[in-house]
Amino acid sequence: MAFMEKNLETALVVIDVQNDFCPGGHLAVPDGDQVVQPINQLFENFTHIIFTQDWHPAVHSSFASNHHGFEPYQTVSMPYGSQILWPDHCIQGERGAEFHAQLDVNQASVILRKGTNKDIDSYSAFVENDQKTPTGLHGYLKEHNINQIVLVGLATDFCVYYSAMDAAAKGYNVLVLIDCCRAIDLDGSLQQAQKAMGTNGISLITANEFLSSASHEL
Ligand code: VGL
Ligand code: ZN
Repeated sequence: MAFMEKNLETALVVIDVQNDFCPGGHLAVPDGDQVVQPINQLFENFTHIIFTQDWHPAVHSSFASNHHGFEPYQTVSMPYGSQILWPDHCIQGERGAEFHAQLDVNQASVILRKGTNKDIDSYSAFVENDQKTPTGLHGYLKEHNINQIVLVGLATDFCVYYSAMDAAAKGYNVLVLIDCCRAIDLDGSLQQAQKAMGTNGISLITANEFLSSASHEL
């Protein structure tokens, strides 16, 4: 089956494969570290490789610790809408914010840091949670005539999901390699994300399906 469309320029976007999202981290995604080896094996197939890095100041407004009387995973109302409160994670310069030690970061052509503005969280690699502040990724991809993106990383139901949906809304052909992602799965968020991606034309496939399809098309 051909998942890759011909005549499309493709970029690999690796979302938030950082210590805090791996076992032992502050916002550990179950089996989050299991994505590292399969992602490393993808790099040789791409010229354009973008890594995102969740990169919060300690005073970030998405941290429950910065809201008196709130616990992680409760929801608060922000000027831009509702926001889940998280445990402190991916604090700028700390070990938890570093990429997983086995991830081949040397392969990155771009490292895009997000969530740096203390007042706005940023799940998506394209637009912050206010739905309007751009990260600059769309401009970068446009300048390189890229119109197809392959998404992998953490977490399937948050940063990967929001990135995929924004990319689809901007007109990219979007593929999510499901076995190169792991989910947080909060109150059914994974099922909801899978359904929404499916109905928005995003292909959810395995790395092998992608590679066997891509080998004669890339
Ligand atoms: C993420 C929650 C908070 C993610 C980042 O990478 O999916 N989730 N910050
Ligand atoms: Zn975050």
